[in-house]
Amino acid sequence: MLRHMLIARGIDEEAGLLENHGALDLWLSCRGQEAAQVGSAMAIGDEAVIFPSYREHAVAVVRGIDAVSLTAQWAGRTFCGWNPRVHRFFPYTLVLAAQALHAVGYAIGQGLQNTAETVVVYVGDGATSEGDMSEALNLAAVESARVLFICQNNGWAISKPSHEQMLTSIADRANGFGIRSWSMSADDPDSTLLGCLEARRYVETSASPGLIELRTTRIGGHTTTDPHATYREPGELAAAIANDPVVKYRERLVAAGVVDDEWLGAVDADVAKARQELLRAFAP
Ligand SMILES: Cc1ncc(C[n+]2csc(CCOP(=O)(O)OP(=O)(O)O)c2C)c(N)n1
Ligand SMILES: [Mg+2]
Repeated sequence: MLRHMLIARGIDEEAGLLENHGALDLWLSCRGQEAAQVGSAMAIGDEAVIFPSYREHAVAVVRGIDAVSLTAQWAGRTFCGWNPRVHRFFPYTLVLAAQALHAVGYAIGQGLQNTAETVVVYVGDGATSEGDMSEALNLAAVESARVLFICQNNGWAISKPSHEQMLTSIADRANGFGIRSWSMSADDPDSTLLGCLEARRYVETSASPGLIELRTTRIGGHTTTDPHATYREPGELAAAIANDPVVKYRERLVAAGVVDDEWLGAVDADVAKARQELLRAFAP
């Protein structure tokens, strides 16, 4: 998991720099959300079909999508740089929560064909305010669709804080539709993996939908064009940086003797290679 997190971090940083140089049109950073994304992606495994939002770069890394394929759409070269069938990872969706309906429709279709495929959909906290999300939750509940909704609550919908978006939690709202839910802090990939594993097992054994809210942190701006320091409290931003899940996990595994300099050096070389590939493909 640390390897996936470090590779995602490297791709994310390089893509942000490329956007600053005008080589990409836009970039939406996943900085700070790597533990939520890698922990959940490892829990749902290789077989589940994933309907992502637009910020799930670390999930894409877990699914074996390379740096250039992941970034090509943001350079305007393609609508989707990877083969969704091969990676079982559908194209990014920028229309908020539309992918929730795609996922439920897909799961209902799969159910009719009697396959045991589990469908996973990633949404943000802001996206849960969309009508599509309510329709998707209700339809999934009444049709017993095998969909695991993973909501990354990163505290913000652009500049709107989560606590101003809703009076109840996302997890509570899912219960209102008759869907079992969980809510957990997702700054650590190990506990995130265990929490998501429980949610996945519930969906698979009960053949009904579930929703897990992963409370995470957006360290960067909403996009590369978002001056987020203008609306975030300096203390909140400083705490987010100090709580960086990639740095924390790396330190923890080093201290526990799980990884050593040799292992980290090999991963750093892979990160450098991915960054070089991005530069070769997109640098102006
Ligand atoms: C249907 C729709 N309405 C509005 C937007 C504009 N928009 C893009 S991202 C965003 C905020 C989304 O926040 P959240 O769901 O929490 O995801 P995050 O960006 O934090 O990962 C908004 C309002 C959009 N893309 N689609
Ligand atoms: Mg958000």
